[in-house]
Amino acid sequence: MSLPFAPSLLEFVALGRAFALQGEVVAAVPHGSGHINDTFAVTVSQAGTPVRYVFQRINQRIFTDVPALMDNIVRVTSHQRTRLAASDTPDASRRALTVVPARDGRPFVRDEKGAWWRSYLFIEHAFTYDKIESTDQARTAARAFGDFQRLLADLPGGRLHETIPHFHDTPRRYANFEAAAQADSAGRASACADDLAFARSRAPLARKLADLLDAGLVPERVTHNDTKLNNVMLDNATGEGVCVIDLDTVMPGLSLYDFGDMVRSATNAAAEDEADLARVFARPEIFSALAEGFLAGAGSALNDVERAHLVTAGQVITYEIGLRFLTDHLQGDVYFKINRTGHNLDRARNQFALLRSLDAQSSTFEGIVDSVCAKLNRPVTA
Ligand code: ADP
Ligand code: GN1
Ligand code: MG
Repeated sequence: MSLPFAPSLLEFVALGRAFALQGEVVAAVPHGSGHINDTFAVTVSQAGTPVRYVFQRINQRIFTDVPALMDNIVRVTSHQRTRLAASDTPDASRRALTVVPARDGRPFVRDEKGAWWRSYLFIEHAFTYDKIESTDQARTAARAFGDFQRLLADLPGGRLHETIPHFHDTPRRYANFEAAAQADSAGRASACADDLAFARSRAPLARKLADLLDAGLVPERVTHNDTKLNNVMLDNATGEGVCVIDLDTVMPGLSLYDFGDMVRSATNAAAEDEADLARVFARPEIFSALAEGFLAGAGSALNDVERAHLVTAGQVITYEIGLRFLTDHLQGDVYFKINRTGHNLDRARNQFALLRSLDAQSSTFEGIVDSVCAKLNRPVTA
């Protein structure tokens, strides 16, 4: 999908009036590099002082039940706030997203075109990184996701809504890929025959986490499910993982999905859409830092089987997202935002190259898990 048009300033002014914020919208610019929603940094003049908010147009083709989605987000962020207050953590409004309600009290606004909007306080003095540059960044970001998962273990109020059912059902993602290849609706399959062949050659990988779940060896938890490293904000001054964002997919899932997606998004020495595959490589030192950070945050809650499948998780989720990019390419780019023709194919090839690199280093990475667990005094047993 290519970017839909940005609203005019007048439309942002009207939206600003619909949200319960004080002051007038004076500027709005597109912000960030997410693949799903349309995000804007909106400046509001509060008695002459510029204050920024995030306005997000929610992708309603993907999120078909916005009230349910926002109900999840309000529950999760309220729980975070309660916990931050209980531990007297300073700077709490930068450590959890704050939903700005509409004037009618609902956590979203529907504009006259039927689009769904939400607003958050803008987290200032922090940044998201599309490509992780250092082990410190990887460790602190993974720690933030680990802490987030641990904190959600006692979320009150029952099961969260499944905002995207079967989100990390890798066997189903594989079946969707096969169906797209057979249908070949955009006429692109023959030009990427080698990529289809690679995807098919790795089909058994799709079952690896699903089998653990089916066998009852790993529990369902409340997980983030989109732990791409640009979904955590790092403090500009200290580098600390200050706030986990992009809560659209927080729902029941496996801990291993979250660790796997960190491995996929952070170990890559190249950007997710780098077309020069010689630059795509899974960095062991980043993997080590991720394992340290995540186990320090969520580790005490994980069971032995989860700890023993951290390397597998990276392979499975890298494969899964590669399949999703390839499927979207075959279907004519209907899901992920693209900036150029062939963008999703470049992304798929990149993920498959990363998978090859993860495969080639799997015993090194298993050794890293062993030593991180030994350092943290946590057992690893298969
Ligand atoms: P998408 O689902 O499209 O990925 P995100 O919720 O991740 O949307 O937002 C896209 C980007 O906008 C993020 O990567 C981050 O850089 C920025 N962003 C999102 N929420 C905030 C916030 N509350 N404060 C500051 N920046 C934000
Ligand atoms: C999307 O929303 P964003 O850009 O953080 C996608 C993830 C993919 C990721 C690949 C809801 O994440 O599942 O892993 O792109 N989110 C959704 O970069 O599909
Ligand atoms: Mg995002």
